[in-house]
Amino acid sequence: MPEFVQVAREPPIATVLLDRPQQLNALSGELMEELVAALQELDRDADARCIVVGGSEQAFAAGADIGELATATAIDMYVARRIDAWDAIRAVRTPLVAAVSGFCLGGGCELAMACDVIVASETAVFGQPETGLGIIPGAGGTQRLTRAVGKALAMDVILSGRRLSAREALDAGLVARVVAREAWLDGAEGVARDIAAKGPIASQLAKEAVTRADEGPLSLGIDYERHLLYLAFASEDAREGLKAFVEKRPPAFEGR
Ligand code: CO8
Repeated sequence: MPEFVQVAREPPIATVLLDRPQQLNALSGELMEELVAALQELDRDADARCIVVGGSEQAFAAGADIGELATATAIDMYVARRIDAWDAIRAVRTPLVAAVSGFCLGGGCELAMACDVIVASETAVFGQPETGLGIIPGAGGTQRLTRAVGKALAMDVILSGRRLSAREALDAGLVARVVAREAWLDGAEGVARDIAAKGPIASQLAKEAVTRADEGPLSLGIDYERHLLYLAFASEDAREGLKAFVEKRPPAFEGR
């Protein structure tokens, strides 16, 4: 049984909640290992068509565990492959919805950005305070935040330690939706259910295609999208989804 994450399966979605409340869900090495193991297992589970990643109402996550970082040398970090966990999250095919409430700082903000859709409660606070600790965001923060909100605001947030409210994050394009404080988890699970109702293969391929748009040049992204569209067309889900529309009935997707 994992100690620092809670997994709930409610087909067709699953929810993984970080559970280190005394440390505001600071991302210790053990927590990250458990999170990755849970996501990888759910990624292989056909009944989990969309996964919600959340914390608590008080904190999504207040960053990497500063106590661990304080005693780690560069070579400790390299040998322990601490940051490799983040590659494993990036490799998850199932759409990930971040349910963000309260503090979403440093590695916490990077974790939210590693998800595909961020649903924030009105209490959410986003920031990358690493330079205040003498380090820099190291789990994709400098790259993903810049792509999400543009250079001007990313520089401000990363260099000055400015925190963004949920509304500011929504306006800037970091967050997809803002929900009421008490709906921080239900709101995200509702979005996850909407996603899970779609063709699961199509959702995974679309996630991959959008990720390409975020990561690379337009011409390569458009070529890549075309190949993924051909792949989607080869799925039984595509036959079913298209036929169901023509026959004026809801589709029954099998994830094949
Ligand atoms: N790490 C470890 N413990 C933490 C962390 C953290 N990031 N954040 C909070 N805690 C602990 C506190 O030490 C405190 O513990 P205790 O009760 O034992 O003293 C408890 O959580 C509650 O925190 P506070 O008393 O400070 O609560 P406040 O409400 O006063 O303040 C804040 C909340 C503003 C969130 C404050 O705790 C804070 O500033 N936390 C640190 C935020 C931060 O700087 N995050 C960035 C960390 S560095 C990082 O994420 C780098 C990522 C690089 C890639 C990862 C590679 C592995």
